[in-house]
Amino acid sequence: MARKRKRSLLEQVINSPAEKEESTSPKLTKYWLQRYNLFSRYDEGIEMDEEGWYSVTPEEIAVKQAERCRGKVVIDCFSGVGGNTIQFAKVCSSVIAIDIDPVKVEMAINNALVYGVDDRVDYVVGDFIHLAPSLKGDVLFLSPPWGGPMYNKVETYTLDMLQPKDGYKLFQIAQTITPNIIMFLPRNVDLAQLEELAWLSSPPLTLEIEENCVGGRIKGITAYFSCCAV
Ligand code: MGP
Ligand code: SAH
Repeated sequence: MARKRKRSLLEQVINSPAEKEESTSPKLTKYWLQRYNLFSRYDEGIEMDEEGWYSVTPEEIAVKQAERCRGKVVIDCFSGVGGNTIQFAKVCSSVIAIDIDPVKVEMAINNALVYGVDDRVDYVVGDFIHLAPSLKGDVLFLSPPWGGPMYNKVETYTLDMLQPKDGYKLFQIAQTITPNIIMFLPRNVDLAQLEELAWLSSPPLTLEIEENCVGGRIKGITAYFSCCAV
């Protein structure tokens, strides 16, 4: 009897979506092991794809970033599977979430449902670069692709390595919408280049740099430009 019960529990584990993800993609295991840091409600039906696993902002960091935007209209320009969007939806007056990949947007909608905030977000499948001239908001949040999980193989990550356009271009486009810009960037990013972005703006912007850690390990850098800086 005891043996039978043990076996069925094992089957349950093997057949769970999380375990399937781990077994199909060994290179994602390190992210799967951190799944509750990424989404505390992971077990309630969160959906991820490969890029989602290695790109999603850990929940603790997303909560902090969202808190800085409380009550504002936020545009999440590269929303992915929704790690940031969910937290913005909890505290912001409204959220526009844009991603070029329709599969990511489907997952983001599902994940917002898990957190009970799906009705507080306007989702757009599209290219942020093309949509920019039609966007209006108080704060622009940029967490673009960093070029994959190998981003940290260089000592210093320079802004020209960002995608789908280099960081200078992305910042320039963002500034046509609002001076209140938040960027989530690699932990090895060139801080002098960020300062340059702030000082070379007309008028110069204030800049606050935040190191974002989870469990004592640095995961990324958040740059708050303009009136988002305290
Ligand atoms: P990581 O360095 O790949 O993981 O990403 P980790 O666990 O710190 O690995 P370690 O072995 O170096 O300790 C750290 C965090 O950066 C991820 O949790 C994501 O939030 C973020 N991140 C990573 N990438 C590759 C991207 C990206 O391309 N875009 C965005 N917006 N965030 C990313
Ligand atoms: N902050 C997100 C992760 C973003 S990862 C989270 O917490 O879940 C970067 C995302 O940018 C990817 O989902 C990718 O599909 C999207 N992307 C890439 N190019 C884009 C573009 N031109 N316009 C909008 N989204 C884009």
